[in-house]
Amino acid sequence: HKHDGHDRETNPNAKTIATLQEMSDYYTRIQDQWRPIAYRRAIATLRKQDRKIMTAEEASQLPFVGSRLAQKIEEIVWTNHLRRLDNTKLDDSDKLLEKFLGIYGVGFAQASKWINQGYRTFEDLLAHAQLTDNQRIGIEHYEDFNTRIPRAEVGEHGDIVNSTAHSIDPQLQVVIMGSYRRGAETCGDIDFMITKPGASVYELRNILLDELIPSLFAQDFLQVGLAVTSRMDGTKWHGASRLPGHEGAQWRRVDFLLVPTEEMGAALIYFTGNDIFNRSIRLLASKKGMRLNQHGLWKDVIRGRNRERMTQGTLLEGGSEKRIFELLGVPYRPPEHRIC
Ligand code: DCP
Ligand code: MG
Ligand code: MN
Repeated sequence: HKHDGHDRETNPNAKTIATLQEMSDYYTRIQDQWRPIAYRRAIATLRKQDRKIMTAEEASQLPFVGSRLAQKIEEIVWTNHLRRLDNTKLDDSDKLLEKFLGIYGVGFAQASKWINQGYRTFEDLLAHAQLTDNQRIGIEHYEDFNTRIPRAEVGEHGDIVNSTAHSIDPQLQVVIMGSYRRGAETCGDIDFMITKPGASVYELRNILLDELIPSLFAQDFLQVGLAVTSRMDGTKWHGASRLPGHEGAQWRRVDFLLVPTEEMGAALIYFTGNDIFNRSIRLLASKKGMRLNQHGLWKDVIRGRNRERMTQGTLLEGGSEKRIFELLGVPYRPPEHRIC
């Protein structure tokens, strides 16, 4: 009678077949065009064998089994394992982690949780995961938010925010910060600093939330608000904008940071970055017994046993960027040179 080659339990090559199938699934996932076909054919051949294929030489005599596949079959039989598969699992989940981390607002904990829950694609997530509104927007606009913005377009977004701000209150000042201020040719997002001489953060917050943002929505410039954070690093509004009148124009990530005049120097340093430069200049301050944050440069900061801060200290300077460099005893560095 005919041997039942399809019985996974009793097939003498069951382990080999299962391992090759995993390799094949990997190639399917990474959208390799040919290898899944080659694997499928080799697996079909193995299923038809009624003895265990032990060596590469034996394997390569079978139809549809090339020499590389034959080597793999031998490795699986003799080591009960395929090393190449470990690597694919590694690059696979690394790449997936990186991809999920690229979603706006998604951190390491959320990304790994999704991977552990078995989600592998954006389609999976959109169809089956419990997503917040922002996560859904982050996925739907993944390409947009991960595409760098040409400098000239950042300038156009700036013009719109500027003229809108001026029509609300001629004293409002809008400065584009981040990579744009450092002179970058392309920017990851658009960072706006908003100030007004003499205005407190509360006053600025009211202008932003009650007037500027609604007006920018009304012009079909802002598309969505994503988050308002009000923390140590000041009040920041996150959202997305698009140049009006360009159907299909990409959504761009925008940040608004509200800064009272007396903190402008420190905020300029913080929001110009880059982040590595910030870390190094803060370290320098701390080595000199001072402390630099986005609100100012401080002295006489009292620290506890584990160097944890006990007091805020005394403000040395907040308003002038140049003066902060002076007090730190380092030559002023223009924004274009603040790339570490
Ligand atoms: N910043 C920081 N530390 C962080 C994030 C930001 O010090 N973890 C500061 C320095 C950044 C500035 O805020 O330059 C703006 O943050 P962005 O994330 O927008 O970074 P960039 O504008 O520098 O670069 P990109 O072009 O990618 O937006
Ligand atoms: Mg930026
Ligand atoms: Mn930003």
